[in-house]
Amino acid sequence: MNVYISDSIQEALLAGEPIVALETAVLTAGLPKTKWNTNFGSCPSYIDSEKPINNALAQSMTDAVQTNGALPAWVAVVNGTLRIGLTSDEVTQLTSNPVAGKVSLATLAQAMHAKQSAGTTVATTLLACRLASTKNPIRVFATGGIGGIHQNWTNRLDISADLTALATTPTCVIASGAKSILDIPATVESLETIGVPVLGLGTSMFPRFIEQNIEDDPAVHQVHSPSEVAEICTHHWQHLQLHSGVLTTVPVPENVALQHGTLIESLNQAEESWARTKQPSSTRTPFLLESMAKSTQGKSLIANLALLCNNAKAAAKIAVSFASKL
Ligand code: PSU
Ligand code: MN
Repeated sequence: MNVYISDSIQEALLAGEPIVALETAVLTAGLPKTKWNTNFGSCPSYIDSEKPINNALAQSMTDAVQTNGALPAWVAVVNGTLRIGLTSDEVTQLTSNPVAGKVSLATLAQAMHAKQSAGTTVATTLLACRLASTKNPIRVFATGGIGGIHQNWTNRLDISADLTALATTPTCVIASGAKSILDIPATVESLETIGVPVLGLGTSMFPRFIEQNIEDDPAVHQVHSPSEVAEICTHHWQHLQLHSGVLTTVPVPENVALQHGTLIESLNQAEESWARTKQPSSTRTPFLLESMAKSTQGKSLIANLALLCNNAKAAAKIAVSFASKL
């Protein structure tokens, strides 16, 4: 089987019940696969310190979606099958697989062919939302940050397929902006070019992922409730018959947001230490994340985990509101 949709997701799709898609690249390539380390300060209450951090976070996001009335649909490639709706055992297997990396649109077919297991990026998870049902795709998807246009794009063009997928998939993505290493103004401009509405739930500025906003950050259209998001989505997809995504940005919870500038300093330090280790490039992301978590005394990691859970919660509320309007 090449694409598998779990029974519970198929039933919920048929019944028009609220579903929230969840990506797994953040679990396989974006978070530590180790247990909580005392160098990170005290472990947040919603993270099980007995489990690897990526697995504990998955459990918390699952709980956040369920307690807010929606069904979580974890998406991943498992032994070459694109699976929509993983069980908690399947999530655990994926998070503990040391060789599972991430697949995007350009690498999905080859990963299937090689019967690999991997986490799905925003782009691949959006594809799964569309494949789940041609008439009635999964309409809501929560993540941390989308990919976009990398810095220095005038010299070396590096644009994430997440933008391509957002341009072609009628799903609302809930994220705290884009990965912080990107050219954010260019990424926001490109969202306009591809016709993706960018909303701010409780914010008028495009969030800076784990950091607080600063005055000249790009503007977004502020909305005040999940039902307002659902109403705008209805105009976009049903009344206007547009087929692109909607990006709903949600700022990182204020109590854990990092001050502007903290991240770049810590990232530069981490990059320098990584260069000295002379390890293969596959170790770079986990190394950078871990050393940034240590140099910020856990603050970068705590903010990342908090925004992921917060976005899962907001997404569930949006999914419930959207389902009630069908
Ligand atoms: N944001 C992060 N860390 C990540 C990602 C986003 O802070 O690891 C992942 C998401 O899965 C996103 C992907 O879809 O990176 C984009 O990768 P690329 O730039 O290779 O398309
Ligand atoms: Mn890229």
